[in-house]
Amino acid sequence: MSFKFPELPYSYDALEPHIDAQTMELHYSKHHQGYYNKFMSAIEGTDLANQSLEEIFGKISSQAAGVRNTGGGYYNHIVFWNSMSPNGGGNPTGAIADAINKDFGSFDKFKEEFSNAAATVFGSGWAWLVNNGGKLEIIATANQDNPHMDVVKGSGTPLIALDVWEHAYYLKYQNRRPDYIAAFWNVVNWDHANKALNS
Ligand code: MN3
Repeated sequence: MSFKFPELPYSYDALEPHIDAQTMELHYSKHHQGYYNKFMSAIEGTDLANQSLEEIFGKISSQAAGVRNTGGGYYNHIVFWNSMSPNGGGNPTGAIADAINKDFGSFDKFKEEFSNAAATVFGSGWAWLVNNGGKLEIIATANQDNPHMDVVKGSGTPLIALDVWEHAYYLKYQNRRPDYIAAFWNVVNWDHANKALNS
């Protein structure tokens, strides 16, 4: 089976004080690991086991809910860990900065739109910045859905993902999701966004 559970690209406390170590440890070692384990069980012995995630997500409407939820949870968190860095935050630079200015008018405008999309996801879900054929777009998804899935309105290559499930922030921010979203901008990984934009 070709699906690996990747290492976290930094230590649990690397994003302090914006994202706390206890949340990171539980989120990675319990939640993400759990999604991975259940996804492996869900596809074991099926023809999905030899397909790529993009192939699977592209026809997720015809798959069992368990595959959709656990496959999404497995993939989405990988994008999320890479969307943050201890050296992150600040203004975007390079190609992603130019693309944000082109498609949103300014970084401040983008930040406002993305933050609003993340804040208004009802219940559990995600906010995404995607490259849709050369145009940047913001997409919000419910539960563990993502922009690769055929059930999601909008599509594109994810550049940045923000997890707005309560497990991502409740220990430190309790019900204050907007404070967690504001903190995310201090660790957002523009280097990763630039790499994903050029891939
Ligand atoms: Mn999560």
